[in-house]
Amino acid sequence: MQDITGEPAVGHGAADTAGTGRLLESLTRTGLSVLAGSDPSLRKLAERELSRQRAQLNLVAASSPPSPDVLAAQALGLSALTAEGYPGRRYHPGTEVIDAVERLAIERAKLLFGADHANVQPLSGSAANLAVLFGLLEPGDSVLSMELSHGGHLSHAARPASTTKHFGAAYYRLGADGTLDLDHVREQARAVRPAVLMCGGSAYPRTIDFPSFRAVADEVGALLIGDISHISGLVATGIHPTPFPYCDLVTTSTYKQLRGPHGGLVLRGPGSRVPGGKLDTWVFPGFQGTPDFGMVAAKAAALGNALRPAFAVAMERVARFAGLFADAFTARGLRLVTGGTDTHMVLVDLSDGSATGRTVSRVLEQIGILANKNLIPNDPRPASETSGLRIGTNHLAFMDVDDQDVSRLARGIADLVAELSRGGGADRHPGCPALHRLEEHAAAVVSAGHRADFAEGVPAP
Ligand code: DSN
Repeated sequence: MQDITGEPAVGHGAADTAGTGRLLESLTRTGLSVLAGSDPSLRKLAERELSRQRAQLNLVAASSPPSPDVLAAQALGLSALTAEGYPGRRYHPGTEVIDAVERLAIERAKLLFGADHANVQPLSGSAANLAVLFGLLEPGDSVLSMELSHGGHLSHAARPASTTKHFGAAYYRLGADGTLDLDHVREQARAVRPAVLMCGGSAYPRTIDFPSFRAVADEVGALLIGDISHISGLVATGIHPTPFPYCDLVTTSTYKQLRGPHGGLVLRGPGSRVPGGKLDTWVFPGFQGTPDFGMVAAKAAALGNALRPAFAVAMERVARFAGLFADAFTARGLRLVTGGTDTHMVLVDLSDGSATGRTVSRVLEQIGILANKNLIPNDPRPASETSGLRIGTNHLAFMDVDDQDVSRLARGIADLVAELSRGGGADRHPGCPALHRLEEHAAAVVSAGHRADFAEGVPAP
């Protein structure tokens, strides 16, 4: 298969010519040595941050490890071009090559998601959502989306977002069991008559039922937007059902699960009621000016990686590992919002115990594990404390670890959470043996992630 440059659509992957770890190391060395001469203060900070990243185990569900080609694409200086507009229709000169880069990213995005139109310019997932909302909605129109504290996202016209100054915004909440209640969504839609219905969120661990959302949207005459930022890798590999042809537009950030740069995409699928050309005008000139072409190139790299079979294997690991976390927590008698997971994340419900999400997250960070505090539906605690802990497996899937390693890690974290919830003093006695064992195990998992020769971190199927 060839892509539009005449080259094979995707290469063999960095790991076939050299270990990913070695490539990352050489990129890092080069970057740091450039800074060493010119900006020692920044070099020192960059070095400290890279050491922190290497020393800590990242279980933040909204994050994935960038691959060397994504980092290289960002570092090459392609961002040095100012060029508004779209390939073949720019407002600045010197764009012949950059046009091809953008077309490459567009073609890969279309191929990966089965879309018939892709806009690769949004500077973030939030920018993608805002461009679409400001494009679609007229003043006075309303949008209906998932309540922020029930797992929605700020950029879905959540209460604190500026969008609510311009549009009506209403929200649906999760049912008593923590899952989406489509009857309630329908009731809200009938009451609000939104011009746009949004589905997808940032702390919802279950499958999004796109066909049912479309049925609700059709009943009230709304357009349907699906934000797949958290599950874009699972969607791309068929592990989560596709939003097409149900959603009129689909948005995603590129760093959460696609291993890409910070940035966003807007995708249009077959049967969409939104013309692709119109969508492009909502991004530029409607919402933002010149794109960041280093970011666009890095998106092309990430999308190319996601088209490789190794990525599908990794996404299977993402979902399987999340299931292992769910098993470990429920076996320990801890509650999960929705009772489990279909995706890359579990959301632990700490509302019954004495430890807050903030406490647990802080104790985990002290032993090198990053997992964020998160509101749960009907959370009795404020957002600064929360009763939830969100754990994601995107990073683990690219490390040289197996099911046993992950289960052991999950059991260790579950034991700690249980102890903290009971009011045990692990947070006040950092030398306690359970904490120490977990710290050692997390460090071993982290060092597996940095072995020089792991092949994209994914063992052969
Ligand atoms: N939406 C935030 C999250 O899910 O953590 C990050 O962008």
